[in-house]
Amino acid sequence: MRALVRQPGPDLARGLLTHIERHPVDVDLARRQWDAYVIALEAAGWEAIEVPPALAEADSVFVEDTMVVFGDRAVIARPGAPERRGEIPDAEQTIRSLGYQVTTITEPDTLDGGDVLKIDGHLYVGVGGRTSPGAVQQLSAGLGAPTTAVRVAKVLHLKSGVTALPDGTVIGYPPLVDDTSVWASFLPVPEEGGAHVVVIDDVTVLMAASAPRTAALLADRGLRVVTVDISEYEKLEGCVTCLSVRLR
Ligand code: CIR
Repeated sequence: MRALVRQPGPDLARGLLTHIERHPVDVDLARRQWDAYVIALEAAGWEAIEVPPALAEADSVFVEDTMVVFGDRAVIARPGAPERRGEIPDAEQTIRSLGYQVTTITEPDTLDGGDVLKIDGHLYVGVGGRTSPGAVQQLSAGLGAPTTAVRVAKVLHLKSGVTALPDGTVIGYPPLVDDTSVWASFLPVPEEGGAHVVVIDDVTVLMAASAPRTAALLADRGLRVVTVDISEYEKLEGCVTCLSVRLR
């Protein structure tokens, strides 16, 4: 189990915002939180592979947005925010160096990795924000996988609103989910931060410390829940998913 991660840069506090108000970011605390996030992944059995830091790019820590990996293929994103396109070259170089079969999203289409939710070999792709409808076809062709476009308006990315548990149940905080009926099996959670899980293995999820009631709910379902404090990234519309690219 391997995941790409990328250290935050010095301009992190100037990261982009779309759906929330700006609050001051403590960059030193953010660095410590990033260290703890990587340690949590490693403690759970994952190898963390670092993409070289992009010191001039405020949002580069959100490395998930730079690509989508599926099996032995990777599609390199073309970020919907032009400010983030400088993050791409070194991320692409890193995944190429690991031997993946790589294609890229080409203009005029745009895609952010945070808009892509993989469930059981199917890709759900949020469109309407950073990702364009044409990118959904490009992604499907590049990865050789079936895709379904899902409208996203209430939050930055599809996975800002919903993620999936190891058994494929989709979880989300209903006020921030555009259409819960898209999902055959949907479990509402009581906190915004509870909508985001990284599937560690069949019985374990990683989630933010900001959602203790959701953590209890998932533990009641029999899951092992690992929590990390990512408060400084939440201020920038980040969540546990966007801080890594799981290579699977
Ligand atoms: C942005 O607006 O692009 C960053 N401030 C946050 C990106 C978060 N990424 C994600 O949820 N996948």
